[in-house]
Amino acid sequence: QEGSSLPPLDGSVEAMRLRILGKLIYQVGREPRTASPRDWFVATAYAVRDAATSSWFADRAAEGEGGKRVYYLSLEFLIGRVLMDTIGNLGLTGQVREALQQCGVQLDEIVLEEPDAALGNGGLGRLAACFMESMSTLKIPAYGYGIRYEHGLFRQVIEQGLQRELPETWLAHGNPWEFPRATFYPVDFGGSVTGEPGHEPTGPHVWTPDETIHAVAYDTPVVGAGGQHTNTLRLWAARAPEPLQLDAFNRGDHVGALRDRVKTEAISRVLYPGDESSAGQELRLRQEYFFASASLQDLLSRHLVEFGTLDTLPDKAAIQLNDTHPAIAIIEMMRLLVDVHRLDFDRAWTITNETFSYTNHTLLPEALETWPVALMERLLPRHMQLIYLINMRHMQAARDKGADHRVLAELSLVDELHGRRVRMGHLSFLGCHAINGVSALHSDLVRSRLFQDMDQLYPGRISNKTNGITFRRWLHRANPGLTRLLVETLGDGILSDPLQMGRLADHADDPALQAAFAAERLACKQRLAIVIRERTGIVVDPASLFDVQVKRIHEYKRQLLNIVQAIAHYRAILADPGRHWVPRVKIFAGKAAPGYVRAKEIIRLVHDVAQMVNNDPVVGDRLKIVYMPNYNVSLAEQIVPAADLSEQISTAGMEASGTGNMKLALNGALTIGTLDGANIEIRDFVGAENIFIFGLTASEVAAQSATGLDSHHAVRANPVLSEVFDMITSGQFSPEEPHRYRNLIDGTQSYDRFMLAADFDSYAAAQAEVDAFWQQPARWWRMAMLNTARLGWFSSDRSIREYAESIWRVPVMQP
Ligand code: DL6
Repeated sequence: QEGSSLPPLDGSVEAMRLRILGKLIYQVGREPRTASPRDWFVATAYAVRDAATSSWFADRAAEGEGGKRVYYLSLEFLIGRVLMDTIGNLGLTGQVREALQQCGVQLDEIVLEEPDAALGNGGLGRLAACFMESMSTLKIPAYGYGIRYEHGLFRQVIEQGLQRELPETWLAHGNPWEFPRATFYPVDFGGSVTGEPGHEPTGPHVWTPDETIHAVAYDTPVVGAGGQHTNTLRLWAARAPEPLQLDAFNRGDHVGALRDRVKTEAISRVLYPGDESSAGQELRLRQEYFFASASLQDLLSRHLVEFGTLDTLPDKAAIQLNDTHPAIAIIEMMRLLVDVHRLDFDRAWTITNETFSYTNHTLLPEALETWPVALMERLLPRHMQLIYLINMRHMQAARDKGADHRVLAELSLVDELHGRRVRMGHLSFLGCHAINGVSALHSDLVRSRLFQDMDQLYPGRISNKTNGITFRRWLHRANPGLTRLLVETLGDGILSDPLQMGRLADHADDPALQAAFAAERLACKQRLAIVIRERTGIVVDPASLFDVQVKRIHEYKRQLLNIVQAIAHYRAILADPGRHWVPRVKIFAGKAAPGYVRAKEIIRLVHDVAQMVNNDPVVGDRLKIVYMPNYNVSLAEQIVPAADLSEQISTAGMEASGTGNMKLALNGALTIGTLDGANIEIRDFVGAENIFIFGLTASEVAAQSATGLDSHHAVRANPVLSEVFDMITSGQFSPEEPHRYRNLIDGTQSYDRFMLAADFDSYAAAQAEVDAFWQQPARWWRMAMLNTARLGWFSSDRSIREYAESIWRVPVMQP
């Protein structure tokens, strides 16, 4: 039987072909004759996973030789599809393509059978995925720890402009990339705590929980570029210790018999359960503790097996907290060190602090995590005790340094003003030796606004680590045509050293290269136009300027500013249809949090405006508005290479970094943006003349906010804006329900926290400048090429190198 003997994968097409056939027949259980595209995908994934496994084993063996490991703790890993990344990094794309072809199967078709692993909401989760890939590429021994959500980020369907959320089912047909392990750890909740007789308050205590859940490990290999190093993403699933209560079942209570199991396993059921209800909040805290505890038990037991003592932990392990979601791990570490491993409290605190570091990803007050003390006391009684102890010492240290009442209240781990809540950001600051923001501006604001008092008490902990993206996914694989052109022009050194793309600047005025660059863009736009038609029914002209805003829908990201300006533009076209208008396709995509009413209203407004504009015969191809449903990593991979203009228009001071801004500029889109997050560094690299900057700066936003947020007056003083608002509020876009957007627009005027009115005119002026530049192709394509040329610094390899050198202190190899 062909394929049954599995000859070694020696890099040849024949060995790959036999391996795929073997997997198809003996693992998937299908004959080639009857296999579906999905069967072929699964068989290919298994064959490729085999190839990844050899380097994985070699790395596990090498790690046993005592190097330092990074543990990246993140509640989100927004991975997307895995197949192309893995075969690309293994250098097997050609072999796999050819092997499949010999079986009469097209790689490009079966790729579409892989569901996106959407274990994250947006930038934070995608950053974690890029970082995992870069750590493997730089041969940094690392584990990513997270949750194996059965249902990742919801599937967005749009019905009459309304977002509806449906469960996402990436595991419905199994996951060929993962290895389920027998490894599990007990994770406890609730119950009571008693001190050991004769012990100090800082000594070991006994926690008698009233609930225990098992955390079961699933491992996925993460292959680095060149396939030389492979790390592990270990995701935890919750399992009830007993599958059912057999006595209840036998009594005929078939549902009741499963009740405990359902409650227990809810922990890993859904990414980001709605937290409007207190049950939702509790589930979220349970998720955070569940994965933090399992991950720490796992890494401590690995360390003890290898080194025999926990004293060396900071020399051998660096634990990075991706935002505050895993912050309870700091206290769990203290509990494990003091209660289980019986270390002295002060020694335990030193070890914890030297091992942990924390990345902040937001300044928005509503996104800063705090947990009600009462909930913590009920769910994690021992942890709350430890928090009080740590806080007492922290307060004493502050008093010793002369902190007054006001400062003590600011510094305390417990916020007493809003119903007694534990501040997870403060806990993270206190428990970590290094804290970083994710762009230069953001890190400055972390220091000066968010943690001003903490920074004074513990100076020197905060640094900046500007985000990055993996070019292998976001340029080489998402845009193979442009990559080929870059390699032909600059040599294949750019594939491993993105700074070498800088030499493209020498060719930015070459008309032939400009034409080739533009042709690659056009090809991507033609492909995207087909996807747009398939998914929305809207026909767009690929020769138009593709203007793209793709990201989560949020007021601070200001999709509202974009659509309001689009309406103003529409009115201008109607007023003067004979003018030479630059044809534009405005593309929106993104999901709103299920409970975020205003964000959902913005989605609906975009649809209502699109309905009118796209069907207005006077407008024709001069303006089209498209909302692409169900934005995810795979859709981003199609949109990013096809964008001419990248909308990065957040209110200054509110977008921590952005990473979509980097992906789009890398692929040669020009940015229209505010001086916010990493836009500032993008401007510094590409040159102010190659980006369209507008709007208030972060300090101007702060100053204006201090004078009040009512913008009625500003709107009335602005004829264009007031006419657009009148159009919306009088129901011109929603005649069947004229007041549909009253709240949205009234609210924006009476509480213009996001500075829509203040930035409107400069945004419109920047858009007019975009049109003017588009009409000068030589200038436009020069700017586009300079963007690609100068984005090399924004590689996640660079970010990871910075973390490795100054926070984790682990050696790094060149890719
Ligand atoms: O750092 C990754 C990403 C940034 O690029 C975005 O600017 C930022 O909004 C996002 N932050 C979050 C915060 N969530 N919480 N908590 O997603 O992080």
